[in-house]
Amino acid sequence: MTRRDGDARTQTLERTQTQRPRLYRVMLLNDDYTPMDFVVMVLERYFRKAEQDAQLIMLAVHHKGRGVAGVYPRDVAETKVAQVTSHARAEGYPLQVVAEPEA
Ligand code: NFA
Repeated sequence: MTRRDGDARTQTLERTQTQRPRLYRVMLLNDDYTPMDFVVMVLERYFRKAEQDAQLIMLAVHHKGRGVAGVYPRDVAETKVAQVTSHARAEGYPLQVVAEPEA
């Protein structure tokens, strides 16, 4: 513990390691109407997946109901949710995208 100023009520604890930011999973949820090709395109464009990975993730969501598109710090995750939701609505698709904290 080191006092860095003259304020007797304030203490600064020094730590050697920086805290890593909490990470959020961006999840895609299945629905009956969004075309498979659109979901694959989303995974490639917004989540930088290779086409084969994008196909596998899309099919996993289609069969299991939900799946992880990517894992990011909160601001990045929330931006991707907003961008993908906006793109899907502009095309008239109901695709649901949500961010949830890891662990
Ligand atoms: N279930 C959709 C269909 O059969 C495809 C889909 C996959 C939608 C993954 C949303 C997420 N057209």
